Amino acid sequence: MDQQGDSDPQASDPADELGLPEFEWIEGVDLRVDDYLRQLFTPASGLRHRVHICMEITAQESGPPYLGMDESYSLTWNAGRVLVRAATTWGGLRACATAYQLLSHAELPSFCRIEDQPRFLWRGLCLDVARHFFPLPTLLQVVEGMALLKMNVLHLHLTDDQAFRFASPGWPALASEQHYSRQQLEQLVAFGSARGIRIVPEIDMPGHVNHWLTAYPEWGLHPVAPTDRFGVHPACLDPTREVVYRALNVLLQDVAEVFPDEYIHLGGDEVSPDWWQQSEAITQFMADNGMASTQDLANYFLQRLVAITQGLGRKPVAWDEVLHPDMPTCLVQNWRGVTTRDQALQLGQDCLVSAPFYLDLNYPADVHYAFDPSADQQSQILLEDQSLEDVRLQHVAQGMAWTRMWREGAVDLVEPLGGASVLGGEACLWSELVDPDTLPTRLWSRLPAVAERLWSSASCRQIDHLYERLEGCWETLSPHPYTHQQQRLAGLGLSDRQIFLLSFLEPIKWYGRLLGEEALLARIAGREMPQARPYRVTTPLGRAVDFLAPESWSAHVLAKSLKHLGWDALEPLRSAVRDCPGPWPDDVAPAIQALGAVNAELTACQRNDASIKQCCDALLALYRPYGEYLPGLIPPIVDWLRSRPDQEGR
Ligand code: TNX
Repeated sequence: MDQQGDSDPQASDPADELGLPEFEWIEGVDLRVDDYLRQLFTPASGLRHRVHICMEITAQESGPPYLGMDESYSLTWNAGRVLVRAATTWGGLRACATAYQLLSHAELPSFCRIEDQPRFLWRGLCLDVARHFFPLPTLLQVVEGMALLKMNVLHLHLTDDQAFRFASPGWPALASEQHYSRQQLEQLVAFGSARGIRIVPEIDMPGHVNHWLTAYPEWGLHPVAPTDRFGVHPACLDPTREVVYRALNVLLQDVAEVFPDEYIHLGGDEVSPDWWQQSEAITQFMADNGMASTQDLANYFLQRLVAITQGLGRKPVAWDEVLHPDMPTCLVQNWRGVTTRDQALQLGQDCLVSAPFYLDLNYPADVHYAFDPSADQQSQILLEDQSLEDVRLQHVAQGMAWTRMWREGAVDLVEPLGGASVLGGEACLWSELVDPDTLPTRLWSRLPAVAERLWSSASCRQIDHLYERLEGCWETLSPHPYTHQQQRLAGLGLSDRQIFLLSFLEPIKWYGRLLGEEALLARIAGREMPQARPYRVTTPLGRAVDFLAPESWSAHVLAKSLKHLGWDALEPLRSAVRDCPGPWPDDVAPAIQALGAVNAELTACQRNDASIKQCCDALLALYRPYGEYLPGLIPPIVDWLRSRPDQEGR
C-alpha cells in the first residue's frame, strides 16, 4: 500500500471536524446516484473520516434496473479523496455502497484502488411475504440493506396456501385482508429502482393455491377451507379447464402492470398430485392428450402459463420441480439439493442456484459461504455430504440425509445445452417462523455471506476472515442483528445477565423447529405428518428462540478470547452460570441447565479431575437440542480444548 497520504491533514482530522462529505461531479450529475450518496452520507451515518467524493459516470440510465446491467466500477481512495468511475448508473450505485462500507471502518489505508464487478448477474433474495406479512416499511428497509450488500433482485413470494398478498383488479376476491396495495408495490418498485434492485414477483401455482380456491373454487376440483397450517396442501388448480387459463391471463396481466421487471416467477413447486390422480375427468384428459403422468400434466400447465407470460412480453422463472424433457424455455430456480442445477443446464435452461442458500434453516454463515453456484456438481455433492458430518448440524443430520432422495435423476453434465448458464443465485427466507419483528436476526445474520458469494470471485474463500467481514457489514445494516437480539430479549423482561447467558444458545437447525419432533421423525420414515407440526400461521413468534440469531455471536467472541486468554476467557460465562438468575421461561430452562452442566465439566477439567478427552466427550454429549434450543458455545470450547498443547498425558 502507498503511504503517501499519511501526512495529509484531512486524513487525520480529529472527529470534531468531521462534516458532511463534499460531492463533486465530473460531467453531469446522475440523480439516482447523487440521491443515494446523500442518503448514505448524512450527519447521522457516523462517518469516521472526512471525505471528498468525486464521481464520474459515463452513461446515465433512466429506466428500471434489468438483468445484465453493467454494475462495474472503479474506486480510488487517496488520502481523504474518493474518486469513482463507472460506465453506468448501476456501477455508480454499487460504488456508493463500497465507499460507505470503506469509510465506515475506523482504520483505513491512506491509499487503495478497487476495480470491481459482480461475478453473477442475478444476486437475489427470495422473501416469503405470504406465510407472514411484512409491511411496506420493512420491505423498504430490506431493499436498503440489500443495496449495501450489492444485491440486485428482491424476489417476492407473494402467494401461498395461507394468503395472497397481491391485489388483482381482475380478481378482487383473491387478496387477503393483509395485502400490498398497488400504490405500495409501486413505491417498492420505485425504491428498488432507485437502488438498482429489481423486484421480481412470484405467483405460485398450480400448487400452493389453497387460499385462491377459498375465493374462486371453480378454478380447482374440490371446495377448500382457509388454512393456517404449513406443509404441502392438496389444493391444486385444474389444468384441464380453459376458464383457468383465462383467469390466469387476467391475473398475470395485472401483475405485469405493477411490476416492470422482465421476469415473472410462476412457482411450480410442491404440487400434490392427489387431486389430479383422483379425478376421472382429469385422467381422461391425460389419456386423450397422451400424457403418461401427472408430471406431464404439470408440464402442460407450465407450457400454457409460459405462453401467457411471453404474450405479456415477460420471461418465466419457476422452481426446479418444473424440470421436464419437454419443458418450455423457463429460468429454473434450483432448491431441492445441488443436482437439479445440472439437470436444468442439460435441458438447455438457464438456472438460479438457491439450494445451498436457505436462510430459514438456521445454518451458520460459513456453511452457506462454502457453496459456489458454479462449482462442479461432484464437489457440491461432497459439500452436502460433509455438512452431514459438521458437528453443528449433527442433531439434524438424519433429517438432512432425507434430502438425498432429491439426487434422483441427477445427470453428469458434459456441456450445458445451447449455452445455458447459471445466471446467479438467491438466498431464500421462508417465513413460516419469521415475522417482521424476528426478520432482522434471521436475515442479516447470514445474508451478507451469500451476497459476497454471489458478487465476489470464486477465489474469494477466506472463511477465516468471513466473520470479521460479516461484523463489518452488520455495522452498516439496520437494524444490527445482534443489537436487535439484545433489545428483543430485554423486551421479554429478561435481565442483562440472563441475556448474556441466553446469547450462547441458538435455535435448532434445518426444519427441526418447523416440523417438531413427531413430524420430523415421520418425514425421515417416509410418512409425512403435517397434522403433527407444532406451528401454525397464528402461533405467536415471541419467545427467546424466535429472537436468537441462528449463530451465537457470543460463542464466536468466546472462541477468540479463549485463544488469547485461555481458561480466564471462560470466567464471565462461568460466573453467570454460578449465580444463575431465575426465573427462566419454561422453554428455556432445560438449555440453561445444560449450561450449568457445561460449567461443571469445565471446572472438573480445569482442576484436573477429568482429562481433556473426557471433558470434550462430556461436552459433546451435552451438545444436543433442549427443546428448540442448542448450546452453541460447546463446539468452540471443544475446539479450544483440543488445540491445547498440554493435552497429551491428560
Ligand atoms: C419448501 S422451497 C417450499 C416452501 C416452504 C419451504 C420451507 C420451495 C420452493 N417450497 O413452500 O416454505 O419448503 O418449508
